[in-house]
Amino acid sequence: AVQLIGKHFNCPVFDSGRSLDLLSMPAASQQGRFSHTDHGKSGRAFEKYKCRYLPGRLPPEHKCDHWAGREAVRKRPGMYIGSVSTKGLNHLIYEIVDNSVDEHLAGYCDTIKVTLEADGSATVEDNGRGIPVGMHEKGISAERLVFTTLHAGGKFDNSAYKTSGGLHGVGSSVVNALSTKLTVRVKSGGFIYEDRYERGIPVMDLVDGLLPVVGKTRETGTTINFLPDDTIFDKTRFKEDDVKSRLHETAYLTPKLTIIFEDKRKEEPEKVTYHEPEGIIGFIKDMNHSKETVH
Ligand code: TSJ
Repeated sequence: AVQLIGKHFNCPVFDSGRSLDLLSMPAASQQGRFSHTDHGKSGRAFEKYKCRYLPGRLPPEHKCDHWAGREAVRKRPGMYIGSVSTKGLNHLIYEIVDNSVDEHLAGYCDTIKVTLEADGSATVEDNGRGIPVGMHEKGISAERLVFTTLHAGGKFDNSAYKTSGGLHGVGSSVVNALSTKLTVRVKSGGFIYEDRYERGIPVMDLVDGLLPVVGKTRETGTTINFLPDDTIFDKTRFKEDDVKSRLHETAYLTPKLTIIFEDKRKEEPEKVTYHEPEGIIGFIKDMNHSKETVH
């Protein structure tokens, strides 16, 4: 069973009893829909019937940051990712990639790989230090806190925070809450660790509060795979051209970084590598070149 320490006891996100109960329910009833054969689109059924998860199980005074954060994001996704259109969908990828870019800016990662998988999910992999997997002072793996804690000062609910002052890295819990499945793989200290979530709820049993080891490696890095929730988004097909141009722009802004894009959804998988050692100078040059070809 999930190891519970301190304030996580009785928390529906971390308490094994409650979370397992919840997870054994059909996904639709978790969201308050009346039957899991009723596939209301884009979460409208969810909006209509509001949150009837765990009916009668959560005392009104129950306070759980993780649970409240997950509910807040799923209730008003637009507040966190801008919209539930294709634009918001693509934004999920950028939120995850930004974390790897931060790791690069910190000086520990030179390659990021973004893959649009055949099953509709997206994978982001970097060769940084790996998200810390050790025990956080709150009695839980640091990685779990990254993916379940809604960090304050979101971009879309407070324009005052829309600066370049390092607001990256706060979107991982948002992406998690809006994904039917999310898998985390961390390579560090000789081991490969894995964690899994479904709609933001952890589904892996921890071992003494820590992530299970699934293998050994001499490499380091972080890999995230996630499948956007089709009850939240209008459409769940990432737009490859938008993703590619955003990744290319990111490459111009980080001249020492290499970003590999791969689209495995096509019969003939597409692979593009973005590396722009000239930085924004190169951006302007390429802008002018593309202008010339137009005229
Ligand atoms: F946020 C995220 F979880 F979504 C995510 C984080 C996704 C991806 C693809 C990569 C990452 C990520 C995080 N890559 N690298 C890191 N690094 C850290 O979080 C890290 C590692 C070590 C230390 C340290 O002080 O030793 C500190 C940090 C923040």
